[in-house]
This record gives sequence, structure tokens and C-alpha cells, in this order.
Amino acid sequence: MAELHRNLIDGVWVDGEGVANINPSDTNDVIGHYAGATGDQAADAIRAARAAFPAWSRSGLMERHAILRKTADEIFARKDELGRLLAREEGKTLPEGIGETVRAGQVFEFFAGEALRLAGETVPSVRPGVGVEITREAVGVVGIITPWNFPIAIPAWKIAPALCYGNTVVFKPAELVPGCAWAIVDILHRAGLPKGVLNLVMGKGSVVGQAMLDSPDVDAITFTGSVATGTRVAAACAKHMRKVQLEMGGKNPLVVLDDADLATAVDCAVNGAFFSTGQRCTASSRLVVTQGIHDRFVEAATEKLRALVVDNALKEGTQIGPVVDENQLAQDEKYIAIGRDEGAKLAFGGERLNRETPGFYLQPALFTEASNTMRISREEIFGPVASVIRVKDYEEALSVANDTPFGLSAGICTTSLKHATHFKRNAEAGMVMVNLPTAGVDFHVPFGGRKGSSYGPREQGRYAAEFYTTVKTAYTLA
Ligand code: UN1
Repeated sequence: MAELHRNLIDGVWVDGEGVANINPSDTNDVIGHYAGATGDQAADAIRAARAAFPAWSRSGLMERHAILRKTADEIFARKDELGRLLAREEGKTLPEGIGETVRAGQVFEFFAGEALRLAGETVPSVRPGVGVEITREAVGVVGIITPWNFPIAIPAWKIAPALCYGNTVVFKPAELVPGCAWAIVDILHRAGLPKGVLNLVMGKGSVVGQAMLDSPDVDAITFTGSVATGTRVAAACAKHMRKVQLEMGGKNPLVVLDDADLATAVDCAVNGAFFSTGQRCTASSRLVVTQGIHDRFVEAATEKLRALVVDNALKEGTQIGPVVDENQLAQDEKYIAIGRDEGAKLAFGGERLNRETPGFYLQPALFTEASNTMRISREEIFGPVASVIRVKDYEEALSVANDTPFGLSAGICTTSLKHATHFKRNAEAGMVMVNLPTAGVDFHVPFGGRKGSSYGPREQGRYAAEFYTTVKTAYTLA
């Protein structure tokens, strides 16, 4: 059996029962074995993080900077290898995997810099002779729970700010993608993190995640994943009065107006809805198209879809990799059946595909004649499935775009400054894209949404400090 990748607890690699990590592009390919942590090991990890907190939260800025910088450098240097591991365990294409790896490096680089830019405010008091200082301090032990769809970027954008601001971490990656999580922890550990500052506990949500939720010793939890799990995380955090940050689903609209440049609109739609196999919370799953351009748009989008190469993620020329696993594929197929039953027209795709290697291949599916009340328009599918909703004009498009329980990202394709400006102001979403796909965001600016998509402070960029620090106001009589 291949080498067992173990959990890191209090600076020591700890054994556990190995679970096989399977390649969704080729189910005969076992990437490695990764130890599932027990509840007791999760408790050990939390204790270790607690013990390491006082020293780490007061550690020198240059120490934090150097470790984050070194981590960034190693990720950049190994981008091809790590990008390949990512593509192999998650199923996005090799170029997408390498791109995501570079993004993880950029996140570490950004927060290496932020460690040197910590600042507060000094203001006069309303009482003469008194001074007031406003500073930010680390929150404590942060529990990090990450999803399978961005196996390296999401761990990076949670771990980097946590460490930058002086927190200690217990990190539980998604069961389906332990490979990148293990690699990033190994890099940080070798970069010189003191023991206990970053602990890795791989394994089941019901065991490891639950131990984190139940422990009174975790001060904050940041979670990206499903609405159902996010709701449970929030309830557990409320019980302990702990800080919580949730990034959950999306049902992101891409509005296409009559005056849009057709090629731009089709590129945005196909990229936003289907790249990364549609497995992004920012995916454009609702294509809201005005009637004057509707038929031309559907025709051009279908043509583009027909030409897309769906195949093994590691194969050169593949544009869409497989779905991540059998469960997700079954969910995608379930929704395709629901859409048909609801009366939407399956204009293209939706069938399982066989390729040279056995994997979870699905032909990207495009529905037309969908309405915004159908389940396929309201519930997150999280696969390469999108629906075209025909509308009369901009006003109806905006109202359909906003009529959703979610509010992560919203896009518009138009050449009208008036409509673009109005949409930016009135879209009920955390992120708005004009003539760009709804998915694919920068690493240095805030990420997050509204309504059922997100809860708590934004992630990424300088706004990350809101979650990973707590504010102190100190008064001094001179
Ligand atoms: C992106 O679209 O570039 O889980 C990022 C997700 C998001 C990240 C999307 N948290 O899909």
C-alpha cells in the first residue's frame, strides 16, 4: 500500500486509518491513502491549538511574514506538481488546477504582506487628557472547514489570514480532497510554524467537524460548503456564542440584454456555468436572457457547448473534467430529471459519457424555456447544468435575477452604461460582474454574498481581518 498521509497534531504526524483518495477521471487510480482522524484526535488538535495560542498571537511579525512568504514561494515553485494533484483528486482540468494553485500562492503572498501592515487607530477621547487606541487582536483557536471544489485555494484563503493575524488553527478539509490539504499543511509545517499552531484533522464531518462544533475551546469557525451543513454550523456556533463565517450556495444569475455583444455573452455564460464542471458556488446557473437576443444566444451557446471537450482532467485539450464523485453525479442527474418533469426543455447534453478511463463524466446540460419558479432555477445543483430563462426587458431581468433565496454573485452582459450602472447598484448580491463571468474572482478583494449565500464577515483581502481579529479599544489617562 502507498504511504499513509497522516494528520498533524501538535507538530507531530499522527497515524490513523487510511482512506483511499480516488481520481474521479479514472476510478482505478488511487492517489494515496489519507488518515481519518478520530474524535479524540480532533480534541487533541483543539487542545494543541489552544496551548499554542498565547505564544503565536504574540509572535513577531517577521516570523509570521517569513513563514507565509516561504509557503507562497514553495507553492509557486511546485505549481505544476500541486496543480496536477489537484486536477487528479478533484477533477478540474490541469490548467484550472495549476491556476488555482497559483492563486493559493498569491493568497499566502498577500497575507505575508498583510502581517507587516497591521495597524490600529489612535483617537482623542471625549474626556480631556485621555487617549484612545483601537487595535485588532487575534480571535483565538479558529476551526477551518473547507469544501471539495477548491481543494487548495479555499484552504489557503482561510489558513493564511488566520495565521497572519495570530490565530491558531484546527483544519478539517473535505473528505474527497485530502491531497492538496495535506500538501499545504506539510509546506507550512516545514516553513517553520511552531507546534500546535496549525493542526490538520482529515476525515468525516460527522466525527471531526462535529468535535469542532461541540468544543467550547474553538473560538471561531469558518466554513464553506452546503446550506444544510452551514445552517448546522451556525446553530452550534450560536450555542457557544462563537464567531462564525459561512460561505454556502449560490444560484447566480447572468443577465444577457438585447444590446450585449453576443460573443462576450456566450463566453461569459459557458465559462461561468460550465467551467470547473459547474462545481463553483459562483457558477452562473440561471441565464436570464431578454427576448430580442434569446434565440441567437441559445443557438450560439449550444454550438459552443457542442464543441467542448469533456474528458479526463489530466488529458491535454480537456476543457471540462468529470463530476467529483458518484453522489454528485447522481444529484446532477436527479435535477436534470426534475427539470424535464417541470417542463423545461433540455436543449443540450445531460447524459453520462464514457471515456477511455472510467470516471464520472457528464455532458454539460443546458435547459431552455425554464421559469424562475422551477426547482432547477431555485435550488443549487452544483454541477454542469444551467437554465435559460427568457424575459421581456431589463426590468424583468433584474427582478428575476433578484428573485432567489441566494445572493452570492450576479452578472450582466450589456453595452449599455445605463443598465450596467443600474444593475451594479440594484443586484442583490455580494459580487456583481459586468461583461464578465459570475465565477472567477480576484484573491485580494472581498469575497462573499448576501441572503442564503453567506453569513458573517467577508473573506479575502483586507476585509478578512474582520473575521480573524477582534477589536480592542484601550483608554489611557495621560
Ligand atoms: C471563484 O469563483 O473564483 O466554493 C471562487 C466556491 C467559492 C469560490 C468561488 N467559495 O465555489
